[in-house]
Amino acid sequence: MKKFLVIGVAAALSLPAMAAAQPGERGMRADTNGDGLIQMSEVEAQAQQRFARLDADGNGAITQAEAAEAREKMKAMMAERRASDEGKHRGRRGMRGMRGGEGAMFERADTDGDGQVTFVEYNAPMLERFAKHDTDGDGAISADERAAAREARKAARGTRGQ
Ligand SMILES: [Ca+2]
Ligand SMILES: [Ca+2]
Ligand SMILES: [Ca+2]
Repeated sequence: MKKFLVIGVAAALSLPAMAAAQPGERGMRADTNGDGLIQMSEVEAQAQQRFARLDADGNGAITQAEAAEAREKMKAMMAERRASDEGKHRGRRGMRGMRGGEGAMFERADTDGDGQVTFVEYNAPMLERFAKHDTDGDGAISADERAAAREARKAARGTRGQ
């Protein structure tokens, strides 16, 4: 269980483009009121928290410097995790994902290209992901919808990994 919490923190420091590149439970573990459904408001609240962590000076936009700083922090965390046995497997996969996405990650999130990522830009991929999970479009992701997404992901991973 602890392992998953650590992964959650690392994912929290990543930019949305990266999160979108590897859609997963992490971003969707947002059922804060415990009703078994993940509401848009829950997802957004968590995104806001993550955004605030990235936005070091709190001016409502993530600059490239702030993103770089977050990346450094994440790298340190990855290294730490690699040092521990149980983090080995996932940690390596995380690094591989990062190598491909560095720099491009920020640019992809910065959709209007002004060199800063606002919350709207940050949140856009999450909304997209939410819509994708919420297959019946009722504004909440149920356990069934989550399971379906998990299955789809498993299938995708199976073909990719061979
Ligand atoms: Ca800022
Ligand atoms: Ca921007
Ligand atoms: Ca739904």
